[in-house]
Amino acid sequence: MNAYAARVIEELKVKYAHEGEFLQAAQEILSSLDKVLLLHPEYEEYSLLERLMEPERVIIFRVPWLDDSGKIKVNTAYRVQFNSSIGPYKGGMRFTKGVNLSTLKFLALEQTLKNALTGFNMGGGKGGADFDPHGKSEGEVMRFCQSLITELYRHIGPNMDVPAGDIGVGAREIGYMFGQYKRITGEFSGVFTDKGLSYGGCPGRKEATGYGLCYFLDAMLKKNGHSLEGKKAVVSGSGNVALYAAKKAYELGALPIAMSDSNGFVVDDEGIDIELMIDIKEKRRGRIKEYADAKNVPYVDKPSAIWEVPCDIALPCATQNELDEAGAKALVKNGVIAVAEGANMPTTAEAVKCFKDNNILHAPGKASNAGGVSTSGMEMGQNALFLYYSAEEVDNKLKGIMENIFKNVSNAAEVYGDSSIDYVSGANAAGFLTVANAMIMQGCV
Ligand code: NDP
Ligand code: 2IT
Repeated sequence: MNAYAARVIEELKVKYAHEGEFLQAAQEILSSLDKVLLLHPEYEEYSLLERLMEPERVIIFRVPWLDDSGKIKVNTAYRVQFNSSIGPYKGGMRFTKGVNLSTLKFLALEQTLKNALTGFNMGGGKGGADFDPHGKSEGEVMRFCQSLITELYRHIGPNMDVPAGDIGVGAREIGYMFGQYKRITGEFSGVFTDKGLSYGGCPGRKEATGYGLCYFLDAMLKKNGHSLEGKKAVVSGSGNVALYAAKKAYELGALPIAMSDSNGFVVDDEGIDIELMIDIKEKRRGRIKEYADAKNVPYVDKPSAIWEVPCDIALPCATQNELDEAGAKALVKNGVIAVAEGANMPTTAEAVKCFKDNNILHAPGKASNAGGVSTSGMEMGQNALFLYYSAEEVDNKLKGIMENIFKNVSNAAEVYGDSSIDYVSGANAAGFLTVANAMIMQGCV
């Protein structure tokens, strides 16, 4: 690793020794920048890496709320405003067990480079709380969201910080948070994206991350002499990203045969019945086992074993570090051609190395899942201009954006990567250069 980057990662390891996920993301990014830093020795004079790796601001606060029995519950919430050099902070809110500062710092760092790849003027941010919506009533979810916004409202705004959805935060939670923000501030503005279509949402935003992932994958396969036609795909997760990745994979000719949730996975050799899966997991908030029961297909109560299902294409779309070295080795052994990340950092460092060593096409999440935030960029534009886009316009633009991101990442891989398919380094270098140049132009801030 470049000496400057090595010094910075060593300092981060000492200072944030307990933040494993943040250090993992930082290490991957810094180790991708050897050629960039060789060409730009001036970055060290500007202390650019030290500044980039430190969030501009972190807000941590308590969220007290009343459960249905009248008892006061308390959660911890965060908003990490990581980098605003190219636009207002932008990134999702995550509600799930175990959310902590390390998770949200890694996500906000990834988001900073991802947003730079989209071409929109969006900085990087992420937030969330250690609140698990599973098993909570509608009233409990609403009271939690309202209490969270009663503090967070003063730190966000359409030109300041624009949250959206992520794990555990979908249309329902965005609606409650937007409603409370509007009530407190008296302003109807584009302060959130992922909003409902009747109050400023963008048609196609719900589908955009999964669809965008497949557009990126399709471009990557074509560039390397393959196509999606007839390919068997394994998709982890069955949430917002996974469901629409599976749906678009079908439309582009592939056959998704397995999906998971946090309890287990199902295999359906005839192809997952995606409308049934959407009905169970999105509309009814059910469990994936209900799919296995309804279709009489195998169910395995170990989600991480999904990577042992033989396939041509793997789409990790659930959560960070869900695909480890054992999973990567199983995929390689079974002849996988491509791995495209719908989730953020779903692949451990050892698994990334395994794919690289075996010349597997590997699309890193900060590039391949950028379709969601790109469509959020369209939603912000729509709200600012009081415009309306049709679903068709959005999908066409999304496809163009994803193809363009692939082209830029692929070009950057040629220049800065270890090989022409080193898309991990390509994405890191391309995103970093955009942010770095903006930071230098804006002086010591
Ligand atoms: P959702 O909450 O809609 O879905 C998450 C899914 O992952 C659920 O099906 C959940 O299961 C499952 N899951 C969670 N942990 C595991 C696990 N260990 N093994 C298997 N499945 C698991 O979240 P999203 O679909 O929005 O987000 C998924 C990923 O995509 C995250 O990494 C997120 O950061 C990323 N992402 C999201 C974007 C968006 O626009 N929403 C944009 C770009 C990236 P269960 O049903 O049991 O909870
Ligand atoms: O990880 C992500 O890119 C998201 N959760 C979407 C962020 C957004 O602001 O649309």
